[in-house]
Parts: sequence; structure tokens; C-alpha cells
Amino acid sequence: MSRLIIISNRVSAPKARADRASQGGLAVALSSALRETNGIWFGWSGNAVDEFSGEIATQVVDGVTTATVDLEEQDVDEYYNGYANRTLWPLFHYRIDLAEFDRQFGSGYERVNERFAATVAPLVEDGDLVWVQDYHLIPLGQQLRSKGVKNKIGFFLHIPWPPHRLITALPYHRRLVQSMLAYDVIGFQTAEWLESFHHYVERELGATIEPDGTIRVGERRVRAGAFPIGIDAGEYDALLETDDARVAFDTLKRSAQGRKSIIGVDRLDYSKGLAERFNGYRRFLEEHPDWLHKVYLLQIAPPSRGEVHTYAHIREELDELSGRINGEFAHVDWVPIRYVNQGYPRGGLAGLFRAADAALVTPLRDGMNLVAKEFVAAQDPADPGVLILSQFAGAAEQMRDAVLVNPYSRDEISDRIREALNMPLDERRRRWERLAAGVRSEDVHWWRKSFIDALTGSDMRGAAGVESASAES
Ligand code: GDG
Repeated sequence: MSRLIIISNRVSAPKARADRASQGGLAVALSSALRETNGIWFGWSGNAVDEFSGEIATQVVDGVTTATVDLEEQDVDEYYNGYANRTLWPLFHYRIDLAEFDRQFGSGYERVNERFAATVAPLVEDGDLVWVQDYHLIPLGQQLRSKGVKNKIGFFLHIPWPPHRLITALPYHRRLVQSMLAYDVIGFQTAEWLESFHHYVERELGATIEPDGTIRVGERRVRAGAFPIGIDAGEYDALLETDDARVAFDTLKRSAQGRKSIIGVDRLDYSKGLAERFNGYRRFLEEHPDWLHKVYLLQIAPPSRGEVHTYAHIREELDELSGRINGEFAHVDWVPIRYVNQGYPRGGLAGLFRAADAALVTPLRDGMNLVAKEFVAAQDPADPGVLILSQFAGAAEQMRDAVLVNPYSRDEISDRIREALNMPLDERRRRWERLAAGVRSEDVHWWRKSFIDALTGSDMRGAAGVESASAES
């Protein structure tokens, strides 16, 4: 088996075996591939230093080798806070109004990608497979090629690929996309993002798309496919057995006092549609006074990317909105929204998911959305809760048995909440069984294997199967 080299912005340092439950599913899945192949996970350490040295710090924990490098303050500002989070993230989530185009950001982004390539290239040996993760590192493949790396290199984008007309607003968009032709395989979360990519390369780069998904631009051939990421469903079962999960489950059930509970768990990010969700829930309370006192929304929203100005703004907006809704509807013994602005341990979240009667997962745009899958995995098969899912989450392509909703419409959110809270047990079970079967079979190990198979053989059968399997379900 070829050795795997994973490169991502940050490295999720493996934890000792006893702490695995506190690690995310993605980190668990990638770590197991690294362990099996004796591979390396390379990325930024998270530290800022005065001067870039390219010195690599390696660590081996539980059989997984990580290699990290420090960046300069200016790199962090321009590449991470700047181009990645203030240019690409908003633009790729269809928020061109929030995207900032700044020459400094662009040059910082290219500089860091070049620094990553120069640092990691000497670690790459003949026969290694290199797998680059996400929007921070789009041009890395080309940079690696320029350092003489001839190995197979794959790229996976965790966020949406925007429609052609949107991405053309990005200065030097052609240069960015052209750099992607250096990869052997490019993976997207869904058939929709793949289709947008196809449109782009056909229109802007004069590419042709062959029936097996190969993109041909002149002499260059690149495979692109949809590889929807999943969760580690087995690990989720184990999480539900932890003390954290049991305590959280009991606490929620006890404090609900027989009321129905709806849960939302999202990083505090404008793409997650939190204000729209609160407003939709408010519409539900206005339209259905019979539900007052009988339901509440528990919204957990740990802060993210505090250094980016927009995130401070969204926090203020939600504080105010939840305060206003609670002020308007609450009584001494009931508040309609419990808004928690902090993170929870993973086991605790799993217990809360299991205790809830419904989940509102209503991003305005999301590459996939793993919370939707975690909620399904956490349910009691005998009495499962209902997943209300945005039609604009990548997950909606696979999870057709969720209650799908347009997250921009308060009326629709209100209607779907009513539908979920009134849904008879047999329908809840029917929907959940199909959802759970998908979450279990198309899990994170399946995702990793389909991508790696595609990269090794550059064999796209796994990816093509994804699209047809999803369409049938
Ligand atoms: C990107 C893409 C894509 C949340 N709050 C807490 C907590 N979480 C965990 C969830 C889930 C993860 O964070 C969030 O994953 P998502 O998929 O929902 O969203 P992004 O962070 O935006 O991830 C996304 C993903 O990459 C993978 O490709 O699905 O579309 O945007 O696992 O449970 N975890 C803990 N405490 C919290 O309070 N421990």
C-alpha cells in the first residue's frame, strides 16, 4: 500500500487512544489511513513567528506522524484570515457581498502555498500518494509540481464550488483554476458542485468533459468527481455510550419537562443561516400559539474565527435576535430559545442530539454538513427525531428523506417545524431508517477509500457510483 501524505491548513494532532472520543470523525478517519500506510499529516502549527524558517516539527502519537511548520504573522493575516477566510470562504458560499478582494491577500496566499510546497516537497518519496485538503491550498499541487514532485496528487474541496458567473468576480480566477489542473484527481462533495466546476472549465478554459468524468484541457487530463464526505458512524455509536453523552441526554430530558425540543449545532458562521433560522422559528411561534410553552429551540453555536470582523458582527446580531424573541414570548417558567455560545464535548453533543425531537440544520450554503449526519446517527431507532435540512446543504443530495426546507423562507421554516413536531411515529421511523442506512454505508471510511481508490488507479468508478446511488435513494 502506498504511503499517504495528507496536507491541510491545520493538522488535527492525533490523540492518545483513550482520548479518541474527543476527536472529530474526519481526524479519526484520516489518522487511521495514515497509521495503516505509515503516512504523514503536514500543515501549519497554528503558531505565528517573526520569521519563516521552514523548520518542521514532527510528532508521533499513536502511530500517526504529524509534521507542522510555523508561519509568519503576515502570512497568517494575509493567507489565513485574509484570502482564505475573507475572500474564498464568503465567495464560495455565494456571499459575494462579504468577499474582500485585496492584492495583499492574494500574494500572501500564493506565498504560503509556495512555502508549504517548499517545506513538504523533501518529505515526499517515490510512490507516495499526496492528498491536499481544502480551499486554503488550491494552488499547492502546482507549487509541488514546480518543486519536482511527480507523484499522484489529489485535492478535495470541503466547501461548495460556486457557479461560473460568481467565481468570475474573483480577480485572477483563471490562474487559480488553471493551477488545479496540476492535480490528478479533484474531489467535490456533491454532483452539484462538480457540475459548476465542469461549467467553469468548459467555458473559461475550453475544456472537454469525457463520459467517465475526465477533464481534458489540451494535453492535460484530470479526473474530477463527487465524493460526499460522511461521519464515522461506528465511532458515533461508541460516543453515545460515554458518560458525557448520558449526562447530556439526562439533563436535556429532565429540563425539557415534557416539552418538545429542537436542536441546532453550528459554528457561529454566516453560512449556517442562524439569523434566518431564529426568524423562521419566531414565525412558527407567531403562527402557532398552541405550541407556546410546549417547545423550545436549543441552539449551540461555538464561536469561530474571532479575528475576522464579520464574525463579531454575526455574534452581536444573534445575541440581539435571540434576546428579542425571548423577551417577546418568554414566561417565568419558559424561554423559547436557549442560545448557548460555547462549545461542548463531542459526547455531550451526541447525547443532546439523541434527546432532541427534531434538528434544524438550515445553512444557506454548505459543502456537506456533518451535523445532519451526526443527528441521524444519534437517534433512538424506536423513537427517532426528525431532521429538518436545508435544500442548500450538500448533505441534501444524499439525505432525501429529511424534511427539506428553503432556509431563506421564514414561512417554510415555520411549516416544516410544525410538520416535524406533528410527524407520526411510523413516518419518523420510515424516514430515519433510510437516512440511517445512508449515513452508515456512505461513512467517512467509504469516502476516504473512494477518493484514494480514484487517486491510485485514477479509477473513478467509486465516484460515479456515488452519484447514481444518491440519485436512487
Ligand atoms: C466544513 C464544511 C463540511 C460543532 N459544534 C461543536 C462541535 N461541532 C462539530 C460538529 C461537526 C463539525 O463541528 C462541523 O462540521 P460541519 O460539516 O457541520 O461544518 P464545517 O465546520 O463548516 O465544515 C462542511 C465539512 O467541512 C467536512 O467536509 O461538511 O460543509 O463547511 O462534526 O459536531 N464539536 C464539538 N463541540 C461543539 O460545540 N466537540
